[in-house]
Amino acid sequence: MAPTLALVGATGAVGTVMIDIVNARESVPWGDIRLIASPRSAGKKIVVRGEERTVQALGPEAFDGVDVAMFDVPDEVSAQWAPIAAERGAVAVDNSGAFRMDPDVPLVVPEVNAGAIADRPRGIIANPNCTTLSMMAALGALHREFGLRELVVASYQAASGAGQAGVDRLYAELAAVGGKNVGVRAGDVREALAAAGLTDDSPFPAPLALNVVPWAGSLKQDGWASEELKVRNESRKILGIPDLRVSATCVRVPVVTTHALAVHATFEREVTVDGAHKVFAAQPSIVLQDDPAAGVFPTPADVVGNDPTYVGRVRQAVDFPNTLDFFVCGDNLRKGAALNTYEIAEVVAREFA
Ligand code: 11C
Repeated sequence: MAPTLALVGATGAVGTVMIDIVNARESVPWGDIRLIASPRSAGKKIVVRGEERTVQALGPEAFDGVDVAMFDVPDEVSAQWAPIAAERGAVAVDNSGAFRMDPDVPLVVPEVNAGAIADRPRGIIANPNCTTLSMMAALGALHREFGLRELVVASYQAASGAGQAGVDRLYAELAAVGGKNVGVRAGDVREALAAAGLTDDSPFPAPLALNVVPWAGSLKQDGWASEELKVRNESRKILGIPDLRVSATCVRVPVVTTHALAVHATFEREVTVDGAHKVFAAQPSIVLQDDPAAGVFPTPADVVGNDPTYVGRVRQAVDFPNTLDFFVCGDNLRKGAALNTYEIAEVVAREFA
Protein backbone atom coordinates (compact mmCIF):
# COMPACT_ATOMS: atom_id res chain seq x y z
CA MET A 1 0.00 0.00 0.00
CA ALA A 2 1.22 3.50 -0.76
CA PRO A 3 2.69 5.04 2.40
CA THR A 4 1.07 7.90 4.31
CA LEU A 5 3.11 11.11 4.57
CA ALA A 6 2.75 13.67 7.35
CA LEU A 7 4.16 17.19 7.18
CA VAL A 8 4.70 18.58 10.66
CA GLY A 9 5.06 22.37 10.61
CA ALA A 10 2.96 22.61 7.45
CA THR A 11 2.15 26.29 7.90
CA GLY A 12 5.70 27.53 8.63
CA ALA A 13 8.17 29.11 6.20
CA VAL A 14 9.91 25.83 5.28
CA GLY A 15 6.63 23.85 5.51
CA THR A 16 5.09 26.14 2.91
CA VAL A 17 8.03 25.52 0.55
CA MET A 18 7.63 21.79 1.27
CA ILE A 19 3.99 21.92 0.09
CA ASP A 20 5.10 23.76 -3.07
CA ILE A 21 7.62 20.98 -3.71
CA VAL A 22 5.02 18.23 -3.16
CA ASN A 23 2.60 20.05 -5.49
CA ALA A 24 5.26 20.52 -8.18
CA ARG A 25 6.32 16.84 -8.28
CA GLU A 26 5.13 15.06 -11.43
CA SER A 27 4.08 12.11 -9.30
CA VAL A 28 4.34 11.26 -5.63
CA PRO A 29 4.67 7.86 -3.92
CA TRP A 30 2.21 8.78 -1.16
CA GLY A 31 -1.28 7.50 -0.49
CA ASP A 32 -2.60 9.97 2.06
CA ILE A 33 -0.83 13.27 2.83
CA ARG A 34 -1.51 14.68 6.29
CA LEU A 35 -0.77 18.24 7.39
CA ILE A 36 0.11 18.85 11.05
CA ALA A 37 0.90 22.12 12.84
CA SER A 38 0.57 23.84 16.19
CA PRO A 39 -2.96 24.04 17.66
CA ARG A 40 -2.93 27.73 16.60
CA SER A 41 -2.90 26.71 12.92
CA ALA A 42 -5.18 23.68 13.27
CA GLY A 43 -8.30 23.86 11.12
CA LYS A 44 -6.60 25.86 8.38
CA LYS A 45 -7.34 24.51 4.87
CA ILE A 46 -4.48 23.99 2.41
CA VAL A 47 -4.69 22.46 -1.08
CA VAL A 48 -2.12 19.72 -1.64
CA ARG A 49 -2.07 17.96 -5.03
CA GLY A 50 -5.49 19.26 -5.88
CA GLU A 51 -7.16 18.16 -2.67
CA GLU A 52 -8.13 20.52 0.13
CA ARG A 53 -6.73 19.24 3.42
CA THR A 54 -7.40 20.43 6.96
CA VAL A 55 -4.38 21.07 9.17
CA GLN A 56 -4.47 18.83 12.26
CA ALA A 57 -3.16 19.86 15.68
CA LEU A 58 0.14 18.29 16.75
CA GLY A 59 -0.61 15.45 19.16
CA PRO A 60 0.36 11.77 19.52
CA GLU A 61 -2.74 10.49 17.68
CA ALA A 62 -1.93 12.69 14.66
CA PHE A 63 0.84 10.14 13.86
CA ASP A 64 -1.38 7.05 13.91
CA GLY A 65 -1.17 5.39 10.51
CA VAL A 66 1.63 7.70 9.33
CA ASP A 67 4.58 5.98 7.61
CA VAL A 68 6.87 8.95 7.02
CA ALA A 69 6.68 12.19 9.03
CA MET A 70 8.69 15.20 7.89
CA PHE A 71 9.39 17.75 10.63
CA ASP A 72 9.98 21.42 9.82
CA VAL A 73 9.67 22.87 13.32
CA PRO A 74 12.00 24.39 15.96
CA ASP A 75 14.59 22.15 17.66
CA GLU A 76 12.65 21.78 20.91
CA VAL A 77 9.45 20.75 19.09
CA SER A 78 11.32 18.13 17.07
CA ALA A 79 13.17 16.91 20.17
CA GLN A 80 9.82 16.22 21.82
CA TRP A 81 7.73 14.98 18.90
CA ALA A 82 9.99 13.14 16.44
CA PRO A 83 10.55 10.29 18.96
CA ILE A 84 6.78 10.13 19.54
CA ALA A 85 6.18 9.85 15.78
CA ALA A 86 8.83 7.10 15.63
CA GLU A 87 7.26 5.23 18.58
CA ARG A 88 3.96 5.29 16.71
CA GLY A 89 5.60 3.61 13.70
CA ALA A 90 6.54 6.52 11.45
CA VAL A 91 10.01 7.20 10.08
CA ALA A 92 10.71 10.77 11.21
CA VAL A 93 12.71 12.95 8.79
CA ASP A 94 13.76 15.96 10.84
CA ASN A 95 14.96 19.31 9.55
CA SER A 96 15.88 20.70 12.99
CA GLY A 97 19.22 20.57 14.77
CA ALA A 98 17.88 18.32 17.53
CA PHE A 99 19.28 14.98 16.31
CA ARG A 100 21.94 15.75 13.71
CA MET A 101 24.93 14.72 15.80
CA ASP A 102 23.18 11.77 17.53
CA PRO A 103 25.27 8.70 16.57
CA ASP A 104 22.04 6.69 16.22
CA VAL A 105 20.56 9.16 13.72
CA PRO A 106 21.87 9.31 10.14
CA LEU A 107 22.50 12.79 8.72
CA VAL A 108 21.69 12.57 5.05
CA VAL A 109 22.13 14.32 1.73
CA PRO A 110 20.74 11.70 -0.69
CA GLU A 111 23.20 12.31 -3.54
CA VAL A 112 26.12 12.00 -1.07
CA ASN A 113 25.21 9.33 1.51
CA ALA A 114 21.76 7.84 0.78
CA GLY A 115 23.12 4.50 2.03
CA ALA A 116 23.12 5.87 5.59
CA ILE A 117 19.30 5.99 5.60
CA ALA A 118 19.00 2.25 6.20
CA ASP A 119 20.79 2.41 9.56
CA ARG A 120 18.36 4.38 11.77
CA PRO A 121 17.98 2.68 15.15
CA ARG A 122 15.85 5.52 16.54
CA GLY A 123 13.56 5.66 13.52
CA ILE A 124 14.76 9.22 12.91
CA ILE A 125 16.75 10.63 9.98
CA ALA A 126 18.21 14.16 10.21
CA ASN A 127 18.45 16.82 7.55
CA PRO A 128 21.59 18.99 7.71
CA ASN A 129 21.83 22.71 8.42
CA CYS A 130 21.19 24.79 5.30
CA THR A 131 24.71 26.25 5.27
CA THR A 132 26.36 22.82 5.30
CA LEU A 133 23.83 21.55 2.76
CA SER A 134 24.46 24.35 0.29
CA MET A 135 27.95 23.00 -0.46
CA MET A 136 27.46 19.27 0.19
CA ALA A 137 26.43 18.11 -3.29
CA ALA A 138 29.56 19.75 -4.69
CA LEU A 139 31.91 18.51 -1.96
CA GLY A 140 30.45 14.99 -1.96
CA ALA A 141 31.04 14.67 -5.69
CA LEU A 142 34.61 16.01 -5.43
CA HIS A 143 35.36 13.81 -2.41
CA ARG A 144 34.37 10.65 -4.30
CA GLU A 145 36.83 11.52 -7.07
CA PHE A 146 39.75 13.19 -5.27
CA GLY A 147 39.48 12.40 -1.51
CA LEU A 148 38.76 15.49 0.59
CA ARG A 149 41.29 16.29 3.36
CA GLU A 150 40.73 19.92 4.43
CA LEU A 151 38.02 22.49 4.10
CA VAL A 152 38.15 26.24 4.73
CA VAL A 153 34.91 28.08 4.04
CA ALA A 154 33.37 31.50 4.41
CA SER A 155 29.59 31.70 4.15
CA TYR A 156 27.40 34.50 2.82
CA GLN A 157 24.08 33.64 4.46
CA ALA A 158 20.67 34.99 3.55
CA ALA A 159 18.26 36.61 6.00
CA SER A 160 15.67 33.85 5.60
CA GLY A 161 18.07 31.47 7.36
CA ALA A 162 16.85 33.30 10.45
CA GLY A 163 13.23 32.58 9.52
CA GLN A 164 10.40 34.91 8.55
CA ALA A 165 11.52 37.31 11.29
CA GLY A 166 14.85 37.64 9.48
CA VAL A 167 13.18 38.40 6.15
CA ASP A 168 10.79 40.93 7.73
CA ARG A 169 13.67 42.64 9.47
CA LEU A 170 15.77 42.89 6.31
CA TYR A 171 12.90 44.44 4.33
CA ALA A 172 12.16 46.88 7.16
CA GLU A 173 15.82 47.89 7.35
CA LEU A 174 16.09 48.31 3.58
CA ALA A 175 13.01 50.55 3.65
CA ALA A 176 14.59 52.58 6.47
CA VAL A 177 17.87 53.19 4.62
CA GLY A 178 16.54 53.31 1.06
CA GLY A 179 16.76 56.43 -1.03
CA LYS A 180 18.87 58.26 1.52
CA ASN A 181 22.53 59.18 1.67
CA VAL A 182 23.26 56.40 4.13
CA GLY A 183 26.26 54.11 4.42
CA VAL A 184 28.78 56.89 3.98
CA ARG A 185 29.71 57.52 7.63
CA ALA A 186 30.31 55.13 10.57
CA GLY A 187 27.07 54.76 12.51
CA ASP A 188 24.74 56.37 9.97
CA VAL A 189 23.00 53.06 9.14
CA ARG A 190 22.23 52.53 12.84
CA GLU A 191 20.93 56.12 13.02
CA ALA A 192 18.65 55.57 10.02
CA LEU A 193 17.26 52.38 11.61
CA ALA A 194 16.72 54.17 14.93
CA ALA A 195 14.93 57.04 13.15
CA ALA A 196 12.58 54.44 11.64
CA GLY A 197 11.94 52.92 15.07
CA LEU A 198 14.03 49.79 14.33
CA THR A 199 15.92 49.82 17.59
CA ASP A 200 15.52 46.30 19.00
CA ASP A 201 14.07 42.82 18.41
CA SER A 202 16.35 42.15 15.46
CA PRO A 203 17.32 38.53 14.79
CA PHE A 204 20.71 39.95 13.73
CA PRO A 205 23.32 41.39 16.12
CA ALA A 206 24.09 44.37 13.84
CA PRO A 207 22.32 46.19 11.00
CA LEU A 208 21.99 43.94 7.95
CA ALA A 209 20.96 46.56 5.38
CA LEU A 210 24.00 48.02 3.58
CA ASN A 211 26.15 45.79 5.74
CA VAL A 212 27.55 42.29 6.33
CA VAL A 213 27.46 40.70 9.78
CA PRO A 214 30.11 38.13 10.78
CA TRP A 215 27.77 36.13 12.98
CA ALA A 216 25.15 33.35 12.69
CA GLY A 217 23.75 31.31 15.56
CA SER A 218 24.77 31.39 19.21
CA LEU A 219 28.12 31.81 20.99
CA LYS A 220 29.98 28.55 21.63
CA GLN A 221 33.39 27.84 23.13
CA ASP A 222 36.47 29.90 22.22
CA GLY A 223 34.52 32.49 20.23
CA TRP A 224 33.04 30.13 17.65
CA ALA A 225 29.47 30.68 16.45
CA SER A 226 27.19 27.63 16.61
CA GLU A 227 26.70 27.82 12.84
CA GLU A 228 30.46 27.48 12.25
CA LEU A 229 30.68 24.39 14.44
CA LYS A 230 27.65 22.89 12.68
CA VAL A 231 29.43 23.30 9.34
CA ARG A 232 32.45 21.46 10.76
CA ASN A 233 30.65 18.67 12.58
CA GLU A 234 27.95 18.03 9.99
CA SER A 235 30.40 18.02 7.05
CA ARG A 236 32.48 15.37 8.83
CA LYS A 237 29.44 13.20 9.51
CA ILE A 238 27.80 13.45 6.07
CA LEU A 239 31.05 12.84 4.18
CA GLY A 240 32.10 10.07 6.57
CA ILE A 241 35.47 11.73 7.29
CA PRO A 242 35.64 11.98 11.11
CA ASP A 243 39.05 13.69 11.05
CA LEU A 244 38.31 16.16 8.24
CA ARG A 245 40.04 19.46 9.04
CA VAL A 246 37.41 22.20 8.77
CA SER A 247 37.44 25.89 9.54
CA ALA A 248 34.39 28.05 8.80
CA THR A 249 33.51 31.72 9.17
CA CYS A 250 29.77 32.35 8.87
CA VAL A 251 28.60 35.75 7.70
CA ARG A 252 25.08 37.13 7.22
CA VAL A 253 24.54 39.26 4.11
CA PRO A 254 21.58 41.39 2.97
CA VAL A 255 20.16 38.70 0.68
CA VAL A 256 16.59 37.46 1.24
CA THR A 257 17.03 33.79 0.28
CA THR A 258 19.95 31.67 -1.01
CA HIS A 259 23.10 30.97 0.92
CA ALA A 260 26.48 31.22 -0.80
CA LEU A 261 29.88 29.89 0.28
CA ALA A 262 33.46 30.52 -0.79
CA VAL A 263 35.09 27.09 -0.49
CA HIS A 264 38.83 26.28 -0.25
CA ALA A 265 39.10 22.49 -0.40
CA THR A 266 42.26 20.38 -0.27
CA PHE A 267 42.32 16.81 -1.59
CA GLU A 268 44.49 13.70 -1.27
CA ARG A 269 44.93 13.46 -5.02
CA GLU A 270 45.87 15.96 -7.69
CA VAL A 271 42.92 18.01 -8.82
CA THR A 272 42.50 20.30 -11.81
CA VAL A 273 39.83 22.77 -12.85
CA ASP A 274 38.97 20.57 -15.84
CA GLY A 275 38.72 17.50 -13.62
CA ALA A 276 36.45 19.35 -11.18
CA HIS A 277 34.29 20.68 -14.04
CA LYS A 278 33.81 17.10 -15.27
CA VAL A 279 32.82 15.95 -11.78
CA PHE A 280 30.32 18.80 -11.40
CA ALA A 281 28.90 18.29 -14.90
CA ALA A 282 28.22 14.62 -14.13
CA GLN A 283 26.20 15.41 -10.99
CA PRO A 284 22.52 15.97 -11.90
CA SER A 285 21.85 18.16 -8.85
CA ILE A 286 24.66 20.61 -9.75
CA VAL A 287 24.53 23.42 -12.30
CA LEU A 288 28.00 24.60 -13.33
CA GLN A 289 28.15 28.31 -14.21
CA ASP A 290 31.84 29.01 -14.67
CA ASP A 291 32.85 31.40 -17.42
CA PRO A 292 34.18 34.50 -15.67
CA ALA A 293 35.41 36.02 -18.94
CA ALA A 294 31.77 36.20 -19.98
CA GLY A 295 30.62 37.29 -16.51
CA VAL A 296 29.11 33.87 -15.84
CA PHE A 297 29.09 32.73 -12.22
CA PRO A 298 26.29 31.99 -9.75
CA THR A 299 24.81 34.70 -7.55
CA PRO A 300 21.97 34.37 -5.01
CA ALA A 301 19.73 36.75 -6.98
CA ASP A 302 19.81 34.36 -9.96
CA VAL A 303 19.63 31.12 -7.96
CA VAL A 304 16.76 31.81 -5.53
CA GLY A 305 13.72 29.58 -6.10
CA ASN A 306 15.72 26.86 -7.89
CA ASP A 307 16.47 23.36 -6.69
CA PRO A 308 20.06 22.64 -7.81
CA THR A 309 23.34 23.64 -6.24
CA TYR A 310 25.08 26.23 -8.46
CA VAL A 311 28.88 26.18 -8.71
CA GLY A 312 31.30 28.63 -10.33
CA ARG A 313 34.62 30.46 -9.97
CA VAL A 314 36.45 27.12 -9.88
CA ARG A 315 40.18 27.78 -9.56
CA GLN A 316 43.26 25.74 -8.77
CA ALA A 317 44.80 27.39 -5.71
CA VAL A 318 48.13 28.90 -6.76
CA ASP A 319 49.99 28.38 -3.48
CA PHE A 320 48.29 25.25 -2.12
CA PRO A 321 48.85 21.82 -3.70
CA ASN A 322 45.84 19.61 -4.55
CA THR A 323 43.52 22.49 -3.66
CA LEU A 324 40.53 24.08 -5.35
CA ASP A 325 38.77 27.34 -4.62
CA PHE A 326 35.18 27.73 -5.79
CA PHE A 327 31.93 29.57 -5.10
CA VAL A 328 28.67 27.79 -4.48
CA CYS A 329 25.07 29.01 -4.13
CA GLY A 330 22.01 27.06 -2.95
CA ASP A 331 18.48 28.15 -2.06
CA ASN A 332 18.51 27.70 1.71
CA LEU A 333 14.75 27.07 1.86
CA ARG A 334 14.75 24.51 -0.97
CA LYS A 335 17.84 22.22 -1.18
CA GLY A 336 18.96 23.76 2.13
CA ALA A 337 15.82 22.65 3.94
CA ALA A 338 12.49 21.54 2.41
CA LEU A 339 13.81 19.86 -0.75
CA ASN A 340 16.51 17.76 0.90
CA THR A 341 14.06 16.69 3.63
CA TYR A 342 11.56 15.68 0.95
CA GLU A 343 14.23 13.85 -1.07
CA ILE A 344 15.10 11.81 2.03
CA ALA A 345 11.39 11.02 2.48
CA GLU A 346 11.22 9.89 -1.16
CA VAL A 347 14.10 7.46 -0.57
CA VAL A 348 12.30 6.06 2.50
CA ALA A 349 9.07 5.74 0.47
CA ARG A 350 10.84 3.23 -1.82
CA GLU A 351 10.98 0.83 1.15
CA PHE A 352 7.18 0.61 0.91
CA ALA A 353 7.12 -0.17 -2.82
C1 11C B 1 20.94 30.27 9.30
N1 11C B 1 21.64 28.04 8.68
O1 11C B 1 21.15 30.63 8.14
C2 11C B 1 20.88 28.80 9.65
C3 11C B 1 19.44 28.40 9.75
O2 11C B 1 20.53 24.50 12.15
O3 11C B 1 18.79 24.32 10.92
C4 11C B 1 19.24 26.92 10.00
C5 11C B 1 19.59 26.50 11.41
C6 11C B 1 19.63 25.00 11.51
O4 11C B 1 20.77 31.06 10.23
